[in-house]
Order: sequence, then structure tokens, then C-alpha cells
Amino acid sequence: PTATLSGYPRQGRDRELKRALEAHWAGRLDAAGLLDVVGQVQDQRFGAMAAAGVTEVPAGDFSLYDHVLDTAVLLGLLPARCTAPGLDPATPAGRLGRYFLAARGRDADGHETQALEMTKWFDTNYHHLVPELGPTSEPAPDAADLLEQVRAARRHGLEPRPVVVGPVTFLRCSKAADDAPAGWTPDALLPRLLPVYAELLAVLADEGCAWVELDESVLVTGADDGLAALARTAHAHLAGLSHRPRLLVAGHYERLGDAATLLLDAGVDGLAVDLAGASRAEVEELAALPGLAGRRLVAGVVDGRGVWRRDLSEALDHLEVLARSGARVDVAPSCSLLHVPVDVSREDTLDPDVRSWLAFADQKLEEVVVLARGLAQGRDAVAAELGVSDAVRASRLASARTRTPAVRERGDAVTPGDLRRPAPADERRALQAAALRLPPLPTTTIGSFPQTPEIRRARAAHRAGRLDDAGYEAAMEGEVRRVVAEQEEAGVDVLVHGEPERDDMVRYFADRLEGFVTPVHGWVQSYGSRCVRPPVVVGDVRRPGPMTVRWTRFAQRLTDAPVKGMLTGPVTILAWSFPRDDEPRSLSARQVALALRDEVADLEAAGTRVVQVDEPGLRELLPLRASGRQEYLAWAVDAFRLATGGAAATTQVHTHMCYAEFGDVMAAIDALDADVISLEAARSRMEVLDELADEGYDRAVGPGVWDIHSPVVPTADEVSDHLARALERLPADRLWVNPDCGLKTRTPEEVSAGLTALVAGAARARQALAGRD
Ligand code: THG
Ligand code: ZN
Repeated sequence: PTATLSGYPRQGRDRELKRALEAHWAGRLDAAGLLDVVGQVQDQRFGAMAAAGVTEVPAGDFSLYDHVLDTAVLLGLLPARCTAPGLDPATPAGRLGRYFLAARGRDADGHETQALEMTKWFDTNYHHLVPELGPTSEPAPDAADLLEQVRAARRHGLEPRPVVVGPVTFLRCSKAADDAPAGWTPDALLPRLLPVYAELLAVLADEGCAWVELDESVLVTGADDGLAALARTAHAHLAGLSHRPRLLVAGHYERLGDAATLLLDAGVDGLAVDLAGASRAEVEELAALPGLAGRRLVAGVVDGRGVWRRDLSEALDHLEVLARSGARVDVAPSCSLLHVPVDVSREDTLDPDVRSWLAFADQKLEEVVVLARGLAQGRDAVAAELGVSDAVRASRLASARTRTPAVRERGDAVTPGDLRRPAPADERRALQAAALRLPPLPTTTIGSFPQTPEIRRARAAHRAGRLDDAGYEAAMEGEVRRVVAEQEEAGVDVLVHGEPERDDMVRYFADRLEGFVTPVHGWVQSYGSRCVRPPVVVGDVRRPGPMTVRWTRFAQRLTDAPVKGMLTGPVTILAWSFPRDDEPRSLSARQVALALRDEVADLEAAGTRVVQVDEPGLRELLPLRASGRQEYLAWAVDAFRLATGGAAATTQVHTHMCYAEFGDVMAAIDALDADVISLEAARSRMEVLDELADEGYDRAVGPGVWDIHSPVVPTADEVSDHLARALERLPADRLWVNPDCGLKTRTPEEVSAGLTALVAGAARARQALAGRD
């Protein structure tokens, strides 16, 4: 048995790649300079794998932006618009230019085009680009970048196993190009894709690769019959080729289920399976799978996307069961380590106990190496490591940090009544209208205002100890004053304080709640060069004191207009954190919800009449398999309702969602029982309102009338056009006027122009309404 992996973090230990990419895009680093940094980051990555004792390593998992985009390049399937005049893919600069045009709609020389769309990679927090395919797509192999990674691994004395997105997953992660005929789906391209995969396999065989890994994670979704047929055709074809490396087919993020049998029947040489959180019974079931004997089984017994140290005794037990199947068992993380930070040993601000419970990428490599040795040589060979693992487990079990009896008691005492507002929605609407006395089509924003260089400088100085608490607070208060004045001047109806004090809408709360820790170096790629530092839920969650009240109160004292209290919802706080693995996420959700419920009460006591509880992450935890969805949505909705159910009938509860295909969760959105919901709608020209209407949604809605992901500021005419379209679908007393999302990423100039247009557009729509009466 050997230890291996499907992927390692890409940005570098100190996000060297991120910085080099951004310097390149800004014209401060040329192609050669960028490729130099790539070489250094590759040295780090392969160095870390070698140091851990892993010898068979992935090649092709590294990416300058995204591995699905890399696969489109590998298959010759970039849209034609990305080869702008003068970009010669035979030169490094031309190749990079074409690649970044597809990724960002812009290259380092100022060419522009429409970037590929981006969407979530399965149920992870990573986002991939969406290739555009059509009946005229002509795939052709282009293995240059992949071969470069293969050779880089060899230069480090390592055995490379190319890892490539498989044909079925590639097609299902793509979409039909705009000019494809109606009803055409990417599935139709499979017959033309298979010869290209065949050519690539031949090239890799010629390069001396013994194995290739095809990532077919889409098979874990068990989506539909069409998917099974597609997979059978694809893998029977590839397995039937004579000139190829041996085929390892991987399914990450869930169990493969029936797809495992399908793949074995198709004749693949091995499976890489995700066994994170598997029970012994599940492992036994897998071991009993007919056809497994004699094949390779890469057992993902170490959770590749969580941050907890593995119970090595239990993992070894599972591996021994699998080995008895007669398969050739190897040991790996359950998925690419792309989803975890690099090295927990750097986290010297963490409590040493807590740090000893955690494993990031480098620690996970150590774990798979120990497990492979234990499986090969017996438990005695790894007795010391098993002892340490047992001690870690015991320390965590015994720690007072993980369980807070008072929190448990309060959670257990929650009743169905706690999940219900004191009055039904229509009664609340009347009460709130009387209390708030807003004009028709009230205007508001989503919450955040630009994080200006001054704000960032003050935060950095405060963190570094160069600015004391009082100085920092004064700086933030100055910013709140500015933002409130700007909204009053523009004539916005419901104001926000602008959130200058929050760097990240989840980390801000995690830093103020017991039960979370927030690693300092814990960066994880979200998309392209963008990274997040997810907090870790370590134990029971409790609110030691108010988290946001002082800022909302400060802002409210500056104005007579209502100021919204701004909270991140319980589901989103958990969706964007690493969960604990000793309790279900639903338990943490209830605890976070109770903390937020107290915050809502404190906001009300401070005079807040409108509270917004954002849930952009609601769609993100939706289980990959349809069978788990109802249970998830039930606890997710309950958590939101527990957070907001204590609000007085006169308090107006808003929520906000974005980045989503809302379709799958429409019923849940209705069940949240919020008074007002703001949604991303500008790009889709209000289509989301039809979906809401189909669901019978009868509360107030703020469909975004300003696409804030674009630097183009709308005109008042465009705003009133959007509103006219919205008014065809919604009565005037249920329509709000707001941007698509927070204004954090826009410039102050864009915000000022946009707010003016928003208010003028609303005024125009109000006049039209008055004329109608
Ligand atoms: N916070 C957290 N997780 C998230 C989001 C978030 N996951 C989903 C979604 N939002 C991802 N979107 C983004 C958008 C922007 C950035 C990261 C993820 C971003 N990051 C800065 C960077 O990489 O330069 C760093 C930000 C920081 O300093 O914290 O711009 O909002 N937890
Ligand atoms: Zn948003």
C-alpha cells in the first residue's frame, strides 16, 4: 500500500501565487516573472509532498486559476472569443493571455471579452469556471501544460499520476453556448470528446505515466439515468483502449454508490473513493463489492475538506477491512486538499490544545503516510503515531471547550413556538407600515459600503498594534458618519451603517462567538486568486455579549431614518466555516441561531426597527444527493426562524440572498417567513420574480435593480425600467428598491452615482404609480 493524494493547495504557503497573479494582471509582472513564481510554488508543493513521504503525486491538480478551465484548454474547448488578435498560444505570453481572457474577460494587455461564468464546485466553497460548448465545438488535445506538471513532479524525484477532470464530469460542469440550438445539451458532445481523451491517454502513456486519474465526481450525485448511461459509454470506451495508462476513476464529496459497480463493470482499473465520515458498515459494504478484487482502491479515509485530525486507529481498521476484499488498497485524503489551508503548525495564536486537534494539508499528508505504513507493516510499525492520535482524541473528548452544558440545555429547550413570529406575515406588514411610515417602493442597500484603502489601513494598523482600540473605533465611526450622510443626501429610505468594521461577514461573527476559532494563516482558494479564511467550529457556540449593536446604535443616532441592523444568518455562518465533526451541523446551527436571536433582541432594545439577517449561503449546503435535501432544508429553515422568531411583530425582518439558482430552494425561502427579501435579479432582468410567484410567495421583495458585480453604474431610466418590469409581477406595496448585493467591491464614485440613480429611478416609478391611480 502507498500513500497518495488527488490535489494539494495551489496558492503557496503565503499566497505567493495570488500576489503574482494580481501583479501580472495589473501589468506589474510579465509572463516570465509569473512563471518564475509558478516554479517556486511548484517547488514548495512537491517539496511538501516529498517531505511527508508521499511518492506517487498528482500532476495537473495545480492551476493558475481553475482546473475546469485547464481541462477546457487541455481539450481545446476555449470559446473562440478568447483568442483575441495578437494572442499566439504558441508563446507563453499568448497562452496566458488567452487563458486569463477566458477566466476574467481581460488579459494583461487590455484585451477584453466576456469571461466564462463561474459556479460552485459540487458542495464545496470552491468555484469553477463553466465551459461553453455547442454542436460545432471541435475538441482537440493540447497537453502542454499537463506534461509540464508531469515533468515538474519527475524533477522532484516523484512519480506523477496525472489528474484530469473526466469526460462525464467535464460535460456536466459545462453549459450550452448562447448560440447552441434550443434544447441542445453538452452531453451530446461525448462522442466527439472520447477520441480526444483517447489521444491524451496515449500521450500520457508515451510519457511513461503508469496511472491516470479521471475525476468523475459528478457520479456521486446519482443525478439521473442519463448520467449513468453517459458514464457507462464513456468509461467502457476508455477502458477498452489498448494504448493508455491504467485508469483510476475518482468520485469525491460523497459515496460513489451504484456508480462504483457501473465503473468496475465498464472495466476501469481502479477507483478512488471518498470515505470521509464513513461508518464501519459502509466500509464493509464497499469491501463486498463484486469485481473489486484485483483492482486498485484508493481509499479516501482522511477527510480532505475538513480540518480535524483523523482517528488513525479507526481509519486503519477501515483500511484493514478494505484490504480483505482482495483489492490493492492505497491511502489518500477523500478529495483534493485544495479545500484546506496548508499547515496548521504555523497557527501560533491558537490555543495549543485546539491546534493539536487540527490537521491542514501538510498534517493530512503525514496521516495518509502513517496509515499506508500501518496497513503495509502492521499496527506495531506505527504504534507511536497511533498513541498520539488516541491522545489527541482523548484530549478533545475531555475538553470543556467542546461542550457547554448551559448551551446544550438551552438548545434542548427550544419549542416550535420559538420558531414563530408573534403574528402572521400580513398582520406584521400592516403593523410595520404603520410603525415605519415608508413611502411606496422604499429604497435601501444590502449593507456593505466600499472597504476603502483608509479602512483597510486602519484595520491593519489596529491588528499590528500601531493603532489603539479608541483610535480604531474613531476611524470606523468617521466612516459610518460619512456613509450615513451619503445615504441621507441621496435620499435613501432605510439606511445602513456600511459595515466598515467587518472584514468578512462570517469571520466577524466567529471572532465574537465562543465555540469558534479563526486561524490566521488559514487561507483557502475560493476562486481564481481570491481566498477566504474560514473559521473553525470547535465546540458549542455561545454569545458572550453583543456583537454589532454599538455600530447600529451609533449610526441610528445620526439620523431620523430607520437604520437596519445587519447580521449574517446561522446557515451562512456555518456554510462558510469548517464544521465540527463530532456533532451534526444542525446542532451548531441551532446554537448560532440562539446567539443571533439574542443579538436581534439587543438590537431591538437599542431602538432598531429593521433587522436584516443575510443567508447567501443557504443554497450552498444543499446535499449533492436529492435524498438528503429535505432534512437539510428543514434544519436550515428552522435555524433562520429561531434566529428571527423572537423579533416583535413591528420589527421588520429582512433577508438577502445572492449567487444562487434559487429554484431548488424556493419553498425554503418562503418558509423562512422573513418580511422582506432582497435577491440578485438585475442580470436576469427580474426572472426570479416569476419563480417566486410560482411558489406563491406573498411577502415583500427587493429584486436587485443594480448589478453590482459590474463596474457599470445604472441610469435612473434603467432602474425605473427594472421596476416597471417588477411591477408587472408584484403589487406596489410589496416591492422594494435595492442593488443586487453589498457595495463592498465598488468604488466610492460608483456608489455615489449608483445611489443617486437608484433613488431617482424609484421616484420616477412612484410618479408613474401615482399617475395610474
Ligand atoms: N466570506 C467567507 N466565505 C465566503 C464568502 C465570504 N464564501 C463564499 C463567497 N463569499 C466567496 N466569495 C469571495 C469573494 C471575495 C473574496 C473571497 C471570496 C475576496 N477575498 C480577499 C482576497 O482573496 O484578496 C481576501 C479577503 C480578506 O481579507 O478576508 O476578495 O464573503 N468566509
Ligand atoms: Zn449578496
